[in-house]
Amino acid sequence: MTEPAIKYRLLKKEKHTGARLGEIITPHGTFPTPMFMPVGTQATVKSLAPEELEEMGANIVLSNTYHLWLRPGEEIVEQAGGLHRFMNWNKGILTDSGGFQVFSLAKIRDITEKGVHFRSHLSGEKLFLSPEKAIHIQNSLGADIMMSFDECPPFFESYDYIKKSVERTSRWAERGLKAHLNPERQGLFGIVQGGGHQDLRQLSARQLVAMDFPGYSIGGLSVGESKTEMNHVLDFTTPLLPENKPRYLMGVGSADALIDGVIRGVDMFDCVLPTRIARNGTCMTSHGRIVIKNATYARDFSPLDDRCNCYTCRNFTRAYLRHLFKADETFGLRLASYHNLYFLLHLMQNVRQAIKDDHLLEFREAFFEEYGFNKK
Ligand code: PRF
Ligand code: ZN
Repeated sequence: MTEPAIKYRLLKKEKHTGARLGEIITPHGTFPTPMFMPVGTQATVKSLAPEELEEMGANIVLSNTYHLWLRPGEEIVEQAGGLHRFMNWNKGILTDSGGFQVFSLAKIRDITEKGVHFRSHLSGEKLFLSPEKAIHIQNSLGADIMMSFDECPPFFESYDYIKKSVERTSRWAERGLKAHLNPERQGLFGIVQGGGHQDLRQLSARQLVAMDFPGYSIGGLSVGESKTEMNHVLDFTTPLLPENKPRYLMGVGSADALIDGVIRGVDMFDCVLPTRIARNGTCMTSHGRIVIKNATYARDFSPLDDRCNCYTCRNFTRAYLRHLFKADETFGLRLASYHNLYFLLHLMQNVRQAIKDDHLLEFREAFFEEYGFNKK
């Protein structure tokens, strides 16, 4: 047996919650968890240079099999020497399998046991993606962490459908594991599905845990259900997963959901939210979100967030940012993207400190109070 590419070291459990302090060990470095991973769908975190991501403390970025397969094509990325070289990012990369993106972006789809038939959202061309193909594309891209090909059904699908889907997702996971060519260079995670049903999450987790993946993702959440429902599902799902493997909650990136996920034992998160809202001028601050185009900020010469030490907040004012957005200057969305990502990375740093101090619940209370969540 060769060494697996991805390992997890549990360093400490918080005294009063399910939170864990740990490290994820990858071929491109060892990184502290809980962590947030910026999203670079098209082999770029929109508008930011790798140097800037590194400077703000990002350790792993997420990219997408579906998008890179369609454009430029995984063989071009492979020829470039893999995704790390192609995008000049020498720390961790995680690729999603394409399953979720096919379901959310592509047109006309036919889901069969073999895989999914659909039309490209770019060219309209007929395509087919299977568990094996999703793994082989990810092998060509060469990310440190890859995802199994799964189905993410709508949260409120029928029980019977979700049960069939969970069972198929397990068979797809098994096929992916068999197709995976280099487990010593790339770690493949299994994805737990099961909607809002405890017994289906149990079934999914039990089948995937038996396959002994180096890490487990929790899929099928943040797809339209309430925060209360998501937290409830996490309450019964994370205890089903092995303690010595990392847990990754897919597609979650609001500040409150990160804290509530960590409390329930989640180690990794990703989301387009911080960069997406930044591009339309919404900025996360320690006092809540602000829409920088608003007239209130026209003569506001204070930084975006008085508690933030990022490049944007150290050098520019709200009035200047508002001006850039009003004038459609691209520098504005770069500055806002930098700040929002820094904000979440810094939040996770504070969360890790609170776990060390066994003060996570007090930290949550203070953060929610200041952010304005308690008022709603
Ligand atoms: N599966 C995969 N990717 C995902 C999800 C999922 O369920 C989600 C759900 N929020 C985001 N990204 N493969
Ligand atoms: Zn800032």
